[in-house]
This record gives sequence, C-alpha cells and structure tokens, in this order.
Amino acid sequence: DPYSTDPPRHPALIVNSLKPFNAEPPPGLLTDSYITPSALFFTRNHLPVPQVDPNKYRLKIEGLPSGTMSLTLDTLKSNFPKHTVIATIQCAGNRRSDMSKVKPVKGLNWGFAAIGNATWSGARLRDVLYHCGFGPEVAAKARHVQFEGLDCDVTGMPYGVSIPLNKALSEEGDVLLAYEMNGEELPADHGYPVRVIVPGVAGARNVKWLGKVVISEVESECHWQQNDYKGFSPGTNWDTVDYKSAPAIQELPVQSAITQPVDGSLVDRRMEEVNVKGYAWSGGGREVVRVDVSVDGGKTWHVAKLRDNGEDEFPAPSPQPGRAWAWKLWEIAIPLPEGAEALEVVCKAVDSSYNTQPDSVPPIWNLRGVLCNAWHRVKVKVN
Ligand code: MTE
Ligand code: MO
Repeated sequence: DPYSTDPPRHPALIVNSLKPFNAEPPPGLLTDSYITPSALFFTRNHLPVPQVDPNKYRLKIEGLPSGTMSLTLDTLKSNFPKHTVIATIQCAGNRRSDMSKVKPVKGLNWGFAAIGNATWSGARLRDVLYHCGFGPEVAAKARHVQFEGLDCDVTGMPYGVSIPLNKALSEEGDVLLAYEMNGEELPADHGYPVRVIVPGVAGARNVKWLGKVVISEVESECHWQQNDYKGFSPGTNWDTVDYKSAPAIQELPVQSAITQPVDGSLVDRRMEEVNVKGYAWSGGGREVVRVDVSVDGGKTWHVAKLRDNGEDEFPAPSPQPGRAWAWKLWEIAIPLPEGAEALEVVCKAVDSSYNTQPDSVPPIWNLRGVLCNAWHRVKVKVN
C-alpha cells in the first residue's frame, strides 16, 4: 500500500477521502484563530505523501543557461534571505458541495473549509532564479515556471503545474520556496521539506514536496495544468467539454463564508440578536474591503466588522495595496427581525477592485465544481 507511510492526522479533521488523504477542519474552528493551526489546516493530496530524506533532498532548477542546477535544503536555508508571508491557501474546489446541490459535479465533496491562513517562510523564488542565472536571454523567451512534486502516480508521473513567469519574478508577487509553516518545519502533509507558496493563486499551484522548477516557454504539460482546474460554462457538459478552450485557474475570485451560526441550528429569541462570524478573502492580492451580511435572505444588509490583523497575538501589518494575501475574519451582531421564525443568513464580500460574489450558484455552476463563490447561505430556526 503506497499510502502506508502517510503521516498521522488530527482526529478532528473531516475526511473526504483517505487514500489519497483529503480533509478539512470543522468550519466552526476555522474562525477561532486568524492563523490556522497547521494540524487543522485542510489537506488536499492527489497521491501518496512522499518520504523525503532532508539530507538527500535536492531541488532541481531547469531551463536556465547554466543547465540543470541542484540545490540542497541547507543551501536554500542559508544562501538566501528568509522571507515570511501570511497567506491564505484555498482549494479551487472549496464549497464544491454547494455546487453539487444544484446539479451533480465531479470531484471531492468539499464543504467550505478547504481554506486556511498560515505563516510561510522560505527563500523567494525570484532570488533563487536570479542566483541560478536567470537573465535577459531567458526572459526574452520564457513565459512560465513549471513545478513538479516528488509525489508520483503508479506510472511514475509526478504532480505538476505551472504559474506565469511574471508572478514568479515580481518582487511584489511574494512567491516562496517555503520550508516553514507557522514557524516550524513544514508538516509532511503540507509539503515537507519544501513547497511553493504562490500567494493569491489557487491552492493547486502551490506545489508541495517540490522536486523540480522548470523555466519554460510553455505551461506544464501535466494533467493538473491541462485537463483539470479550469472553469467552464454551466452549459458545458462531459460530452462537449474541451479542456484546451479554457485557461488554467490562477488567481481566485472573491470569497466569503459563514462559520457561525451553523446551518440548521436554533437561535434563542430571548437573545434579541444573532451573532454571525466568518472568513473573507480574494485572490490576486486584492484586499477584502467589506463584508455584507443579511439575516433575511438578502433583502436587507448590515456591514460586518473586519478583524483585519487577527488577534493581538498576531499583529500583522496592514497589507500593501495588491499584496493582501491573507484572509480577514469578520463578525457582526444583527438584531433578530421581529416575529421571524426562521432566518436565512447570507454573506458576500467585496474586494479592492469592487468585485463581489454572485448571488446564486446556477449561473456559475460548472461540471468540475470549481470556483464556487456564490453568496454563502445558512438557515436557522428561531425558538
Ligand atoms: N502538490 C503536490 N505535490 N501534490 C498535490 O497533490 N495538491 C494541490 C496543492 N499542491 C498537491 C500539491 C492542491 S489541489 C491544493 S488545494 C493544495 O496543494 C493544498 O495544500 P494543503 O494540502 O497544504 O492545504
Ligand atoms: Mo486544490
């Protein structure tokens, strides 16, 4: 069993699939802390977790004039400045279960906790590329950076994807070859010993157990870049889908969800108000500037309080424009509408480009169930 060496996991995780391991935390725990504890961070593995000996680990860099370069873990740690970012990672399939309620889709049935916010530290990818000889000669032709994981399928094919070269090279892009998560070495499930962190970009591009980086004129030829993690029209079905016709998902759209109250729960009328809590985040470094909350299904709205920088224990500086990689937790107490017997609690976030979430799923439904960012809705009874 290739999965027999997978690491132990936190018992609170809600498991979507055991082999490969895919799990998310109970959503209520998500907003307990600005920084998601590593043990509760959702895990999305396509393959068995590879066993990597840190002493034998080599990161290969290809596509530069100097030929294939090979870096040890120690080189990555000691030869490049250590850079730290707080970044949210969200799977493009987060909230897929909301999409499958409308019409079945193919994929893991994620709830709304396939997202987490962590501190990541490592070498900047751009520093490593320049060190390895990246220059004008390569820049003239190259357009993409491909990543390969050390996790392989039964035929020996590794997990692989790519990102645009511009994102990798940009000083403001904050792309890391991370060797630490939340101040400790990366856990096995999250990419030990090295993973790529591509802030603002779909989880799928944040390659774990990184084995190889290739500077290229073309995108990765791997399945996960070419034939998966793409969005399609609600009208596209499995007979008509042409994967070549759609671009690979990179930056994600604006998202938010309600972690409290829990769907189906009871609200006590004597409380007079209902406390609503959740998370909000947008891709591409776009800062969430507002979260609107309704308890009457979207007829009337209230503006939630954004807990920008988390708790006092994590006084994160407010992000530079275009570099808002971390989520915002939010909360609000809304008066109970008089005489209401049931509430439909709804949230929607607005980002710094004034992008907002669509009100319902049907217009954004797609056969793979990705990019589900419709208003999040929770129904509760008042007694
Ligand atoms: N990297 C490798 N090597 N193998 C994988 O299966 N899954 C990707 C990405 N990187 C994956 C990978 C996907 S789809 C997501 S959403 C994120 O890792 C999840 O990161 P996490 O498990 O640390 O939360
Ligand atoms: Mo993902």
